[in-house]
Amino acid sequence: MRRGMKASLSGGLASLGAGTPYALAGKMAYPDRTVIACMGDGAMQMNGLNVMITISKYWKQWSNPRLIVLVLNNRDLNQVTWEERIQLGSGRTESTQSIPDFAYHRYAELLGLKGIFIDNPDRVGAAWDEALAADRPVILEAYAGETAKLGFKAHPHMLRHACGYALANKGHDTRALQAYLGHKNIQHTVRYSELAPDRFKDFWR
Ligand SMILES: Cc1ncc(C[n+]2csc(CCOP(=O)(O)OP(=O)(O)O)c2C)c(N)n1
Ligand SMILES: [Mg+2]
Repeated sequence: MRRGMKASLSGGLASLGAGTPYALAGKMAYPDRTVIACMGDGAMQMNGLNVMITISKYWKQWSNPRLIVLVLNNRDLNQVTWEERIQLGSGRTESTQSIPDFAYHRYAELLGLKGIFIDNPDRVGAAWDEALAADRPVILEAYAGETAKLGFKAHPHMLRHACGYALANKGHDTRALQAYLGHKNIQHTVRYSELAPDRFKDFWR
């Protein structure tokens, strides 16, 4: 997030399905600004797909037509699957957690919008460039979790490493990075973010 950007969650209540309605409301309030919604496939199937019809009705009235709906397609209600794992010690009750696959990006095309599909991590950057340059609202569908078939177990902790690495390489202050990651010891920050040795030599004692 950069200064001047606005963001919202579902009022802090974690209600599923706020993404597309809030994004549409954002475009109504600020038709000149780019809006991005980040959705799970469960939320998208619950009400997100319906709101896309309303978006297809109004987008031509907006001075800036950019509205990107990122859908993470993991065929899973994953947050609840994780609650199962934590509370029951094991997870995924097939009958409640599994949700059907759906071609979200192709549904966008059906509505006269743009659909972009990511089924390979190497495509992420180019797909976002394409979405941000589009002349109409976009559904950016990305395979995620087990659907993505990464070939290795992705643990949430890896996100910390990836985030630290990205921030470090963008030149963010190492002490700020340490505070952000909550490390007691700067050496952990250095290791986690794989900083170049010349950037952290002053911290080794
Ligand atoms: C209205 C509502 N119903 C149910 C829930 C419980 N709930 C929280 S997260 C979640 C699953 C979300 O699945 P998805 O949108 O696919 O995201 P994922 O966790 O898979 O990334 C559910 C059912 C909720 N928070 N709000
Ligand atoms: Mg999901």
